[in-house]
Parts: sequence; C-alpha cells; structure tokens
Amino acid sequence: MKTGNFKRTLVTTALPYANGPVHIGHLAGVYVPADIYVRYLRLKKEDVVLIGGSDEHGVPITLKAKNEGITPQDVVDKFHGIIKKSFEDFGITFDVYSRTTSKTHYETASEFFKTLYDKGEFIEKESEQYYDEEAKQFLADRYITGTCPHCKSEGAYGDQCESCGTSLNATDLINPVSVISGSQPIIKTTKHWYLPLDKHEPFLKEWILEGHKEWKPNVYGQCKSWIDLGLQPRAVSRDLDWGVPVPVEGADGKVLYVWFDAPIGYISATKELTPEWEKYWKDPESRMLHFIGKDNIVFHCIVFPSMLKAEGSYVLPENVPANEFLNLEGDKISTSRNWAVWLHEYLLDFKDKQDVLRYTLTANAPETKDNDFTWKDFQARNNNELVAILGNFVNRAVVLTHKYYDGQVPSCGEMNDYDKETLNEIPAIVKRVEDALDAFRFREAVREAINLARLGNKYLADCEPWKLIKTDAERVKTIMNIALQITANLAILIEPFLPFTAKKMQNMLNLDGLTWDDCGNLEFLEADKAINKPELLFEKIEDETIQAQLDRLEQTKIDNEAANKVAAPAKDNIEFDDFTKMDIRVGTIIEAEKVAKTKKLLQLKVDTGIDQRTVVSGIAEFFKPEEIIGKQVSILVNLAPRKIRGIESQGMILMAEDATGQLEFVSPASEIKPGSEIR
Ligand code: B3M
Ligand code: ZN
Repeated sequence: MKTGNFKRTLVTTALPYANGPVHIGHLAGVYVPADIYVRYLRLKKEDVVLIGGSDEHGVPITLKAKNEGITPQDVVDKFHGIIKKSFEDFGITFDVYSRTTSKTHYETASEFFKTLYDKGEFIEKESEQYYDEEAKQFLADRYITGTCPHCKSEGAYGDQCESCGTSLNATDLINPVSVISGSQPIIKTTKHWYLPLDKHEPFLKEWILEGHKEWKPNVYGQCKSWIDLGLQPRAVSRDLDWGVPVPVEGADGKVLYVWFDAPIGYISATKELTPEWEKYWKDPESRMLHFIGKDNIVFHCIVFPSMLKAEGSYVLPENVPANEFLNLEGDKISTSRNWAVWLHEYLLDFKDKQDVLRYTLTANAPETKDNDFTWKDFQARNNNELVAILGNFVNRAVVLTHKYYDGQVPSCGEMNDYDKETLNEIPAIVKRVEDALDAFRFREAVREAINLARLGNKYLADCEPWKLIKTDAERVKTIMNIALQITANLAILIEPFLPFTAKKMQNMLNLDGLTWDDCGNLEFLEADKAINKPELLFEKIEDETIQAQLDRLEQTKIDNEAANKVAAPAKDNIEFDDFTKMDIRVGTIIEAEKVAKTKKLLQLKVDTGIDQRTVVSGIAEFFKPEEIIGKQVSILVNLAPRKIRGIESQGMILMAEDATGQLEFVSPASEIKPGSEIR
C-alpha cells in the first residue's frame, strides 16, 4: 500500500500491561519498529501520530496487587511510570503515552460499549462460569489455571494457553483450579454480553482474506486459520471489580473485558492528544496501522475491527505489521522467571548506548520468525558494524576535515568516474531503504542504511586521501567533499534507526532541520561551511562486559532451578504413639563455637528448661556462632547421646531444610519459656 494514497497516518503500538517493566522483547517486537516507521514518515513531512499507553486492567494486575497486599491502582501507578520512562529513554517518540485508567478512557470505553449496546450489537447471555466458593467470587480468565485441551500443557490460563498460544474459554480447561484459593471451582450461572464474531465472519473474510493479501504472511496466515476454524461469540464483560464498569442497568460487579477496553485505549489516547482526533479515526483518508506482537493478532485483526465495524463510524486498520517473538540466549523471555534484559537495567550497564540496542534489535528483529537475542551478537554488531563501519567512516571524514581544512568543507573539484559512480549509489541506497520501510521490512532497511557507511568507508579506503595529501592536495579536496556529502546523507538515512547517533552527526556537521527529501541532495553541505569537532559515536564493547551479562543470566538460571525444586514426597504414615515417643522442647542457645577442624559443625550449649546441655549441630555453613546466641530453637531432648568428633552430643536441634539444602531454625513465633513442650 502506498503511503501517498492517504492524507495522514495513525500508528498505534500495543499497550503494555502495567504489571511489570518492559524488556528487549517489547522493544524489538513493537516499539522500535513503530518508532522507526514514524520517524521515517515525519522526515518525509507526512502527517503522522504515534499512539501509546499502558494497559492497566486485566486479571494479572489484580493478582499481583493481591499477592503484594496493595491495590491494583498502586501496581499500575508504579509500572506506568517505569514503562513510560523506559520508552522516553530509548527515544520512542510517542505523540501521546496515556493509560487506560484515565478519565477520558473510562468515558470513551463506556460510550463505545453503550453505542454497541444501543445498536443491539451484543448478545446478552447467561452462562455457566467457574466460581470459587471459598473466595466467594466468579473466576475470570487468569484466575483459573488448568491443562490446555489442545496441547495438554499444564498451567494454561482461562483465556489463553501460553504454550501453544490458543485462545480458550475457561470451561475448556481440563482440571481447572482457582488461583485464589487453590480449590476446585464450581460452575455457577452469570450474565454477560457477547460480541457475535460469527455474525462478522462474512465481512472479515472479505476484508482480510480478499482485501488484505498484502499483510505479512504470519499475520494473514493467523487470521486465515482463525476464520477457517469458525468464529464464536466472545464475552466482552467479566465479573471483576477492577476495570471499566459495564454501563448498563443490572451490571453490578461487572466490568468490560480488558481486551474490549484496551484497544479503545488507542482512541482515548488520541482524544487526549488532540481535539481533532476524529480526523485520524473517522476520515477514510486516514490510514491506521497497529504495531503489535504475534500474540495480539487475533484481537487487532478480528476482534477490534469487528467492534469498529459494529460501531460504524471508524476506519479499520490498513495494516497490522505484527512481529514474532524475540528469545533471549535460546530461551523464551519470561517475566516470572526473570529471563529478560530489562530496559531500565540495560541503561545502568550501558549508559548512553540506546542506539546500540536499537540497532541490534532491528538488525535481528523477529520479523518473519522467532529470533534470538544473544549478548555475543550484540557485541559483534557493536564492534564490527557500528564501531568498525559507521563510527569509523564518520570519524575519518570529520577528523580529516579538521586536520586538512581546519574544519571547513573543502570545495569539490572535477570528479572522476569512480567519484560519480560512488555518488550515484546514494539515491539507489535511499530507494532501497524506502522500499524496505514502506513494506515494514526493518531488518533490510537498516542493513541498507548501513551500506551507505560501507560505501563511504570503501571510498576513503580506495582513494587514500591520507597518502595523496602530500602529492595531490587538490584531488584530496574533492575526495573529502564527497566523503562529507556521504556523511550528511547518512545523518538523515540512519535517523529513524539510530536517532541519538544521527543527532550527534548532525551536530558535527552543523546541520539541522533535514528532511528525507534532502537524501540524495549533494548540495546542502556547501563549500567553506564550518563543521564541528568530532564526537565519539560508538566504542568497542569488551569481552568482560559481555561476560558480566552472561554471568548474570547464568545466576538467574541457578536461582530459577533452586526455586523450582519441589518438596520431597511425604514419608509413610506412623502411629500417634510413635510420635509421642519424641520429647521435643523449646531451648535457648546460650553458647556456640565452631568444632575445630570441621567445616560444618558447631558445638552449642542449650538451656532446655530441664538442664543445660551440649549439642553438636551441622549448621556451621549457614550460621555464625555469635549470631545465634540467645536464639530459641526446637530440640529433641530424648535422643540417645552420641559422640561426634569426640564430643558427646545430648540431643538434636530441629532444622527446616528446603530442597536446595538451605537451613533455617524451627523457632517459636514469639519468646516462650525454655522447656516448653512441642507437640
Ligand atoms: N496489553 C497485551 C500484551 O501486552 C495487551 C495489549 C493491548 S493492546 C490494545 O501482550
Ligand atoms: Zn496449549
């Protein structure tokens, strides 16, 4: 689709859930490509807005709040701030970054629902839903887990299986369990509103399968398989107390389903951006693009368009350039397993290196298939491409200009064939970058852009001005003029991808207000123009720096393995009498010292209330003697004495030991007299 057929473009980016920070997967899949695209259109002086915001509803947020003993609002306030800052730090140039708890959004989502409701676009249906009798509440989506009926993985959620990606109804799950109480939920009747996707099926077939064959194969293919499976009505409300209340009579305790209100968040955010929001949303000459990850395809290509169509006055997306997933060092990125590179943490370790990450994520974007981020690749792209090609070329051009001409652009004399050939390459490269960007092929686009720096490097290496300067100073002026023209073109061409670097380059060249049309123009650096001192663009990343990142991930793996170790199975049953044979008391440790020549043993003196006795205990690796004096512990006092390393041990201190071997004392919750019986 040519951009020229439209008057303006509305670019939306998936609204990240405000229940955690954002990581490289978010950046690579959605925000960097969207930002590249929008920067490109802005350079072309097109009317474009970039819309973003936090998705602040949904069950994971309520669960997180519950776990942490805070309110859902506390959760989203915290992460909305962190996420917004990360995007700013990485130069994602949102025209508006809003949130779905904003007043405008509540009004907009409510009105949208009401309009569809009044038009009779919903089916009202009583249905059987899971209900947790202990917690006394209906269990929406993620409040239930169970076995996926399709791929049979454990831990599938009530709305989606994260293993196979299938979207589910909670009642499809095998062996459902309530996340709140762990109990087996019962089925109870409740009323909800449904969007009859089946009714929209003929339209969707026509519009996507016939009308949008140009969509990326991964997107088109997913839509086709959804439609081929046959679409079902989808509930757009939930029994929950966090969300936009369903704005009709008799809907107490019900809110809009998060996937109903979240895409309306794009509309609310545009409203907050400009009073002229309707021209972006309702004028058929506006083009809407949704940048999303592959798990959101069905909602943006099928559900939201059906909502918009049912409403009647909105434009539909022109394209949905969804990406696949980015993995990290061969493993799926996971928030719960902390298997991620968090954007805010990256910047602590790689200060001012936003462009290095933007570049790596673009060059290696998961455009057509899942892709892997590795720290080695990150290092190689930085050292071999950004430093050795781009940085090296720009630096040479600027440094030599200062060295030979005191920082003034030399005039271009007569060009030879090689000069002309080189310059002719520029428009060809620009065209290839444009074609790739127009088709949302960002990997290819950035590769082509860097090819301009390759061209410049080769030109300088072939012409060797540093040798010629002694023999043919006139010729060197032409060479350096051409090198600077290439640099200036690069400063425009790389701006969408590497905006921080482009800015530095434009500063060095004393240029600003450049537009895409200036690409290929070889006049805008006129002779005698003064340029500024060179600035460092990129620096080599050393092996140690990369190793530190790999070590951190290795540690995460170790921590996860420890956390995943399960408790040992229960032992065989015993009789009550067997149990009562044990005399367990509360004792207080009154002396402690290491047993000489051992690593694990401490010799303790314990006040048992009955007497003061010596006990040898294998806890020295976990506790320092001085730390445990005064500690109340559980002691088995009628264990037959035995000699350990020549010391008679009279009893045993009871310890709790987790699956990883970590030890803790079993102590009374508050102080109690030594000798108190434990039973
Ligand atoms: N918050 C899901 C996600 O982050 C969801 C996107 C909403 S876009 C309207 O994957
Ligand atoms: Zn599954």
